[in-house]
Amino acid sequence: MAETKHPFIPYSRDEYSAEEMIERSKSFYDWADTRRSVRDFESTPVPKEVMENIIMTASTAPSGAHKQPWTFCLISNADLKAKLRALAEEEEKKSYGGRMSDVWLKDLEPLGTDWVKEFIDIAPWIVIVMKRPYELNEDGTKHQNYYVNESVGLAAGFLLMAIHNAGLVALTHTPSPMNFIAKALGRPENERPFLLIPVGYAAKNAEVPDLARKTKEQVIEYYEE
Ligand code: IYR
Repeated sequence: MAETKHPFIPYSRDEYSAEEMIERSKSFYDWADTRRSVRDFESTPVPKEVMENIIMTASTAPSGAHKQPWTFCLISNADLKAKLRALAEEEEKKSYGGRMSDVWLKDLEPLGTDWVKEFIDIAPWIVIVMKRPYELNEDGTKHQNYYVNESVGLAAGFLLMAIHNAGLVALTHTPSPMNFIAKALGRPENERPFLLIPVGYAAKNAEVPDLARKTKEQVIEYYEE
């Protein structure tokens, strides 16, 4: 390896036999396959420590040049949630009322979405995932980050799995345009909203669309010996 100025430390981890790997990967897949996006939440509180652990799991994601170009705004304040809901619905009303194409609206029909976003009020926590295209140096100059969408997308994926692991549910919501969020939260100029994710317990009467996931044949292209 090329000589490096940075210290490296040994890394090792548990390894498994082929049989164990097959068993572990299959049971993890079966468990992951039980995750669903849920729109109906209980308002029951979830301990802050759970949310902190979930967010710190997200923050273990790999990132371009290890810049970790993310911030997670963790919101339980009822007034702020009400404000975010009102602002999101204002935009969504425009989107569903003509800003989205007919084809797009037709594609959304099976999901049963509309402009009403009561989950923003009801869910005990709203996580706003912010991306940071650049860092601000103390002298006000900018230091760019790399592969920001890829990095923050990976962190959001880790976040969703950590939520699933805690027995909670979430929805990846993308109100559009999202600039109102940064303004409402008073975020610095180097942060942009990436996703709005309500987190909580699934409502007792929660329902999800009866969707099928793509099969192995549909998602894997093999290039083997
Ligand atoms: N942002 C809107 C519309 C929407 C778009 C897609 I693509 C979805 O998968 C779901 C919804 C909304 O949140 O309702």
